[in-house]
Amino acid sequence: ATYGIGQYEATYESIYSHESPMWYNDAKYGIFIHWGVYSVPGWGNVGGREGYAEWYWWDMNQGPNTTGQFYEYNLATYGPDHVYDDFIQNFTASIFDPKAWVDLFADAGAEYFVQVSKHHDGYAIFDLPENVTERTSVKQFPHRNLLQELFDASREHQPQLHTATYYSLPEWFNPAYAGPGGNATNPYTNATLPYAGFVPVEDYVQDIILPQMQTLADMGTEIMWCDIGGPNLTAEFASSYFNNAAQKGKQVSMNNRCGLPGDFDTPEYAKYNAVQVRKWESNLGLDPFSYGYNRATPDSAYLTPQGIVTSLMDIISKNGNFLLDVGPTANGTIIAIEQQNLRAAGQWIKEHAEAIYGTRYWFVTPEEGDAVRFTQTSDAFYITTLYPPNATLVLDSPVPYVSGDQVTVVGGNMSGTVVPSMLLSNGSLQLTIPQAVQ
Ligand code: FUL
Repeated sequence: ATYGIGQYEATYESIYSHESPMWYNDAKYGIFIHWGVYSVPGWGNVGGREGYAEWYWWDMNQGPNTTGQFYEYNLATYGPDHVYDDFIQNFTASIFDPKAWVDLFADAGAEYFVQVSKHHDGYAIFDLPENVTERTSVKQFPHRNLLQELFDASREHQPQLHTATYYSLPEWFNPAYAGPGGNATNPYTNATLPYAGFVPVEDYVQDIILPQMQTLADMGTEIMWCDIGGPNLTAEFASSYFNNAAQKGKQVSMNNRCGLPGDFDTPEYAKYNAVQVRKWESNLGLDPFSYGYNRATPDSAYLTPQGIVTSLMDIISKNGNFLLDVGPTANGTIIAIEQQNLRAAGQWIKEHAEAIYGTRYWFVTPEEGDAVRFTQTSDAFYITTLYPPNATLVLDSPVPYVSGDQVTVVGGNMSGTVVPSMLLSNGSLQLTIPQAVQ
């Protein structure tokens, strides 16, 4: 087989030599979107028992008295005869406004988004050839290519806003999928049938995964953000993906869940405590523990604007990107509290843009508790305080400061104001913070 003309071959070593693109390293902040049939029940319990709402199919089929009590919730809410695929007809997207979504992402200060194109339930929100699957939003309800609509709308914000897709390699309940987590391990398998849009194939990887990933590549996805790994032909896919992009003068990327190490690691609802030399990206939801919309979550539990910006500055100071998830509802609404918090954080992010976009990490992460984080460019070194600082701020961490360097405020109405600075005899940097920014 040929995989396009270019530098990359379908081998582990060749794909491993690829690195995360410059645009990605510069962008820092992306919006993750979990939107699919699971958004119809849109439920994941609450508090300590909260589970991922986008796992509704899996969890409701685990039977009584299992984690999160999805089985009981489903029975009580929808009755005994209601199977997961009955939700498809209520995935209406009736007020989905892709332009409003991408405007929101731009207002939030995000420079890319990662739309879930197909989750573990196997329902794809883009068009696929009939011999691959008919379990798509085009062949099934609401008969629209939702991903294409979002990609089209995002053109208005290009080149700042990059377009990417999450893609689950397994479809756990697809009879053709025989890998880890597949049907055979689920005692309630029969409850999950029928599997709307199932098309028999000979080889799950060759006949489903590969053409689906190829379709996403052809649609112009700039990150193949895979999930779960398992049986795959990722080296074959990636060589053609990377080579074709290079021929068009574009840079694309792949995460570490396609079955290969990929360009960056993806800790989930977690982040690292110190600088990682290998590129990484922390992903988590505005919801405290669900990516998909969870109607049980009270507004007060969502990540606040302050939580967003402190997470962002913490992560990027350690060579990470921040991928923050929204869970739209079945009709295509991004709920008010998510919009508000994203926009409020966006205001701060834009005011402090020079300390964020295009920066690189400094090799030291201050001790946890030292509420400052560092970023730098070739021209400047940035100190971000995670909380309003006291009148005197003493930095014990090594910073590239020599006597006579000028320190100024970035952002807000004090922007540009000089901050008196001096080295103490032990080498620590002391800053005298103007009252208006304390
Ligand atoms: C996980 C999935 O199982 C979750 O539902 C979510 O999509 C997360 C980003 O990746 O592996």
